[in-house]
Amino acid sequence: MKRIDWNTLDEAGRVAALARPAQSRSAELKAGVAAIIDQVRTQGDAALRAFCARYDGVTLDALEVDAAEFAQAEAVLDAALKAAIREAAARIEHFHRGAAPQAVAVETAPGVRVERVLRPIARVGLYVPAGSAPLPSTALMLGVPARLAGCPETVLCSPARADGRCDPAVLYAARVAGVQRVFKLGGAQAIAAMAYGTASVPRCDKLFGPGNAWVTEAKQQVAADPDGAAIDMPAGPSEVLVIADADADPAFVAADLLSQAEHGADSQAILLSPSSALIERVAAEVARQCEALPRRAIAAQALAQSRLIEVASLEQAVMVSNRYAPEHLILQVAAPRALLPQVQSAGSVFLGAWTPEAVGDYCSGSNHVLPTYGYARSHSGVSVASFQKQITVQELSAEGLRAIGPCTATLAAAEQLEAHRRAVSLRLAALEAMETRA
Ligand code: HSO
Ligand code: ZN
Repeated sequence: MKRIDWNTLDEAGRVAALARPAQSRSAELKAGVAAIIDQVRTQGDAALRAFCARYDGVTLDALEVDAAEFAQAEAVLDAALKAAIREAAARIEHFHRGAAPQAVAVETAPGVRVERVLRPIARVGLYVPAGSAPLPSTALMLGVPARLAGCPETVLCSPARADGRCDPAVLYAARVAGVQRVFKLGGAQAIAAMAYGTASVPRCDKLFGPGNAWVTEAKQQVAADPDGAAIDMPAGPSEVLVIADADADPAFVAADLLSQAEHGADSQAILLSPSSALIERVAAEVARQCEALPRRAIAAQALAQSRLIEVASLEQAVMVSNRYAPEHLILQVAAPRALLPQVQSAGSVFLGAWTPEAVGDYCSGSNHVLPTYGYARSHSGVSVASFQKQITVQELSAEGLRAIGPCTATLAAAEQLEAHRRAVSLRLAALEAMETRA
């Protein structure tokens, strides 16, 4: 990992120190994805079968997972894993239910009632990658909030393995989360199928979930098309930023950095500390622990673009973190709560020595589908609200219109929108006439 002293850097050096690995949106990738989307739109299921054969190496009759495959998945899975999936789902549900938006009603003036009601997005499409490691936890993170939001139709796509089946843990998690239909589709073709629909795959209004460069590019293309589908958020490779003080346990810090690095060669892990001694010890621990990991080759590539940055103070560390806007922020310091009020941009925050990022990835209850690549400056992670529309409603009594009609008329006149003004003034006149008659 590269060692840097923040306070010796000029502005260009600071920009470089916090630079993310370049994201390829090459012309080739864009054109390749556009061609896949086009084929799915014009040839539907036939195109999907051809892509399954080409990219996943399987010939599929039915694209949809049937009852027998769900049953088999449940039968082959280890009982402890099934129990862990159910336990995680229950805590994810507990938190997401508590954090869900509520309907509200406010009387903004006498006789003027303004409300917000919530409605689920009718059809949502979830994507669960299964590249180097299938992620059943992602099926929970997407499926549980979709169910809590009340989405009537939830579809999930995940690529088939070489034997033509979906990963059994993904299928089990999908069922536990309440997902109704699962299709054996991966990559840009899965995104295209859910955005536009085919004979087998229903057309979805909004698509969710992480994926590789092809999936991400496909999500961006369908989101840019008014006939396509909305998406949860722009996504990039996973990342963590750890702020640690001199007394932090270097083994804990190293383990957290590595748990992010093992996700992919393009993942990024950053350590900020005012203690150069701690930085030294973490560097040694990272090297030692990495050796023992099954995914050490992947982690080592990620570490090559990761940084150990010395800062002047914990306050400066938080300023640097806000500038980077990490997907995950770990505060391994003696008094993490004292730093929290200064945290402005982060997807999810982990406080103290006993809160590894891994618990949020799986089962503390928070969501792990989070904004990456600096999008935490303006975006939030997936939640129940991501699966809902908020509709405002207003109702005025005669008294209400008398109260706020003049304000409306004045503003309408200022904007020279005479029909707007009259919509109010003719009603006020009608009210006056009714009163004189009475
Ligand atoms: N850290 C990943 C989520 C994940 N980790 C899934 C393990 N499984 C992105 O937030
Ligand atoms: Zn993770």
